[in-house]
Order: sequence, then structure tokens, then C-alpha cells
Amino acid sequence: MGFVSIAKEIARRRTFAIISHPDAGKTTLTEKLLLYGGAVQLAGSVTARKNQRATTSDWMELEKKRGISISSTVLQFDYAGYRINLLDTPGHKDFSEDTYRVLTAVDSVVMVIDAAKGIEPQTRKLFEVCRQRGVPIFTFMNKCDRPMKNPLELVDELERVLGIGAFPVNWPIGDGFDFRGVFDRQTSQMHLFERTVGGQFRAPVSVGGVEDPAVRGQLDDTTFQKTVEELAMLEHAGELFDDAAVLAGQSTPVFFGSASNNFGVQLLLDGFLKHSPPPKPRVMAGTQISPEHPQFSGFIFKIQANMDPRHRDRIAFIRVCSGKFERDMTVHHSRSEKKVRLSSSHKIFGNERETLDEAFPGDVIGLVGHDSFGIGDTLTTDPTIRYKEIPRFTPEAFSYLHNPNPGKYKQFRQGLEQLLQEGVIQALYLRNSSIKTPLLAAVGPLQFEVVQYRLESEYGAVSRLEATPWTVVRWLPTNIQEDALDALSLPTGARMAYDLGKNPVVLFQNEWSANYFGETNKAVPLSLLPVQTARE
Ligand SMILES: Nc1nc2c(ncn2[C@@H]2O[C@H](COP(=O)(O)OP(=O)(O)OP(=O)(O)O)[C@@H](O)[C@H]2O)c(=O)[nH]1
Ligand SMILES: [Mg+2]
Repeated sequence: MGFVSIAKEIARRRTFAIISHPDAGKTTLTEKLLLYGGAVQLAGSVTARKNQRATTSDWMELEKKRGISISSTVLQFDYAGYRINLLDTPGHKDFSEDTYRVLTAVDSVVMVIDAAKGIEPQTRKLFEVCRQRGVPIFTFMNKCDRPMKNPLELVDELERVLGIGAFPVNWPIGDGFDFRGVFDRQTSQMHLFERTVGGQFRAPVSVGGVEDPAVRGQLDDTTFQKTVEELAMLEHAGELFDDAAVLAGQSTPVFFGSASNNFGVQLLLDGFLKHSPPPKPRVMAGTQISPEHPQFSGFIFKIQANMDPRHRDRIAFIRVCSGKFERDMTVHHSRSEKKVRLSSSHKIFGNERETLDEAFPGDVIGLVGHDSFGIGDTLTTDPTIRYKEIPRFTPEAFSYLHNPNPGKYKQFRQGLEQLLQEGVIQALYLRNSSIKTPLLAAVGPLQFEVVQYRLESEYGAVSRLEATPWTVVRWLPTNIQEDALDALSLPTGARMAYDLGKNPVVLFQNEWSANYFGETNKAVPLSLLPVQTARE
């Protein structure tokens, strides 16, 4: 394949994540983007009842049961000449490590805001990460079919609270029960939608100019007047759509709609594709590797076991950064410094997979059958390329995990080992202790419930959690000697332990105790992680 056709492949890639505070409607919007993108014929629901389809992205048993996203999902599909790699992320803070990893692998994001609530704390945190990384942000104001905040206020909030410029691409016509559609400011057309049962199909739409009688006749005077006034105010502000500011992450295009009713989804999809960036060069140790770089390179940002109950294997998700991927190619694996042949590569769509023969920068692909692959590893045909490590989060929740059923020891151990490899929980071992029960550490306690649920459903091993007195972990210098550890005097209730890499840590009952130790042991600096990795 020539250089020109590779450049063409890169130009049509769009790789993005959907992010927000829990419950704003990310998974619902994802499903509707699939519907409008022609990737599913019938949209499922996150709260699917009997005879109703569940969403493609919340495919895990526990997600369906709880109606929340627990793990990020990769969906690759083609639409309007684009190859789209869409990643739906979980909003809950206990699962945020997964979400943050996804953010290292995308070129832009769609930030979903519940129009009744405005900007919520978790959205704000995720926004900050995007801003630090200079990721372009597109905003979808969702749930306009419910009583919502004043749209002018919502736009103002983006500027005031997040400090990002905001350009409304379209504008809601009515709200709550009277939400009828949106006005597209780019084309000056009204899009009035009709609701469909359960929002499974595309919403019928009529489009026309403001004075078009066919459209005007569908609106009551109050709604019409209010919309016209607000639009005049926006025009008066006189801002123009500024592509450069959007790509620099300084301004966000704002779309209004209702994901569950399919209002405004088509406009978001088309507007996003038109203005979002194709794959960018990636920074590596001060230099940039451009997607057109002739050598293949990519990095692993997610690992997930047992996605398909028939296979019971683990998939490593890699984001292709440069060159062309071809099935069966031999690459250099950064962690092991070994050559590996990538023969089992897949295109991923939720929990479905399909063998894939080639891929290009921007693509997320699933690799099966490599137990040595870990989060952050680089795979490349040019061993001088090595992408930065993906930063880990400091755990804030700790719990013992017992196996009450000795007959199931093997399943328990094997299951736990595999779930540990996914890297969303860690295991610690207390120093000088005869307790063999694994001590789990995670960003939040919900992760423990996920582990228990998955151990049982995927490995047939029932388990029992036991609370611990600790809430804070700090790493000791990794090169500290054993006798130096013996000599340390710890505050009451604190314990020393090791992580799986044999790095020593101290577990404290609270922040206060950790600070006290830090102040009284200045020679032994504590850190939030074993190896401090700088963010890009
Ligand atoms: N009224 C209304 N409800 C909506 C809309 N979009 C989503 N919902 C509902 O909001 C709830 C949460 O939707 P999800 O799509 O699961 O939200 P999420 O952001 O993916 O949640 P997490 O992944 O758990 O963070 C569900 O009950 C949806 O049916 C909308 O446009 N209007
Ligand atoms: Mg979700």
C-alpha cells in the first residue's frame, strides 16, 4: 500500500471517548450514535426489560443488572466514509482508572451533560484531564426532554465553571414535555422531531427555515418567541465557529438534544465528524511520532478477560499510533524486550469480535493470546519507539478477600490472578504476616463488588469481603533495605505491606496518620505510587 493511501486511511479515522458524570446518558447516547451510524438496526436500552434489547456497550452481566457502566467498551464501525472507534466510558469515580486510561488512547471526546443538572463533579475532573492533554472536547447537552436549566445558563456555565469557550452549534426549541427539536445555527434550519416508542428507531424529523409555515405551524407561540429571542441574543454575541480553537481544546462546540428520544443525535454525529480531528502525532520522550511514520507502533491501554463466555480468554486493547498493522506481523514488545508475533487480532464491537487483517493509526484493536502484555506496553516494529507509561491511580479502598470454599481454591486463585492482570484492582501482602488472604486495593469499593461478582459468574468461585482499618496507602522508596524497614516505627494501626512488584508500602488508618509519619521520617519519603510517572 502506498503512502498516499495510508494517508487517506488516517484522514478518515475518528477515535473518541464519551465521558461524563454518572448517569448523564453516555451509554444511551453511544447506542443512539450506533443507530444513526447504521451500526445497529434497533437501539437497545440501559434499562432493558423483558423482550427489550440491552445496549451494545453495557454488555457485562453486572452492568445490565445495575443499569450502570462498569468498564469501558470499544465500538468500531464505518459511517459516511469514516472509520469510527468509539469508546463508551463508565462515569462512576470507582471505575475512573479505566476511564482515564481510555483518555490516553483517543483524539477527542464528547462530554455529555445532563441539562437539568449542569456540570457535575466527575465531569469536571475528566474535563481537567482532557484539558491537560489538549484533547478537543465536544459537548452534548442531554435530557432536554426533561425540565432543564436555561440553555443560556448552561452555555455560560461551561465558560464560567470550566473556563472553556463555548459555541452553540444548535439550540433547543422548547424543553421538558414541550421539547420539540433544535435549531441548527450553521444552516439556520429548524429540526422538529417526533418521539418514537422506546426510542428504538430513528425519530421522524421535519426540517425547515424559521418562517417555513410547515415548521412554524408545529410550534406554539410561546416556544417560538422564546427560541427566536434566544437565537437573537446568541447572534448578538457575534461569535463564530472557530475550528482552530476547538482543535486546541480552547473552545467546545455545543449540541442540544435527548439521547433517549433520538433528538439531535444525527446533528451531533455529523457535526462531530466534520469538526473533530483525525489521529494526531504522539509524544514520546520529547519527540513526536506522527501517524504517517512508516513503522508500526501502538500501546496497550486496557486489558479485559472473559469478554466472550465461549472463549474465556483475555483481550489486550491496543491503540495504533503509527504505520500499518498487519495480522501475523512480528513486533517488539517493550516490557519483555522480546519479539512477538501478533496472529490473533480482532476488530471489536462491544463484546463481539471479528478477525482483523489490517489496521491503521487511530484504530483500537483487540489482541488475544499474550499473557505477558500489560497496561502501557508499547508494541512496534521500531524498538526505539517506546510510549510513556500510563499513570496508575493511588488506591483508596482496601479489603480482604476470603475464599470460604477450599474446594474451589483453584478457581478462586486463577480468577483473581486474571482479574488482577486487568489492572483495576491490586493485591497487597502484609509484611511479617502469616495471613495468606489477599488484601485488595482499589480506587473505590465498588471495584470489590465487581471482583466478587465476576469471580462467581466467570470462575464459579464465591468469595467473602472483610473490611480493613486502612484508608490510605503510600509507597516507600523502592530501593529501601529490609533492615531499614525493620527499623521504621509506624503510627498506631499502620502496617507495612508489599505490592505485587515487591515494592514496600505503608497502610495508614487515615490521612492524618500518613502525614504524621511523613513529618517524623523525613529521610524516608513516601509517594503516591511506586514509580512516579510524569503525565504527558
Ligand atoms: N429523560 C431522559 N432520560 C435519559 C436520556 N438519556 C438517557 N436517559 C436515562 O438516564 C439514565 C442513565 O443513562 P445511561 O446512558 O446509562 O448513563 P451513563 O452516563 O452511561 O451512566 P454510567 O455509564 O453509569 O456513568 C437511564 O435511565 C437513561 O434511560 C434522555 O435524553 N432523556
Ligand atoms: Mg454508561
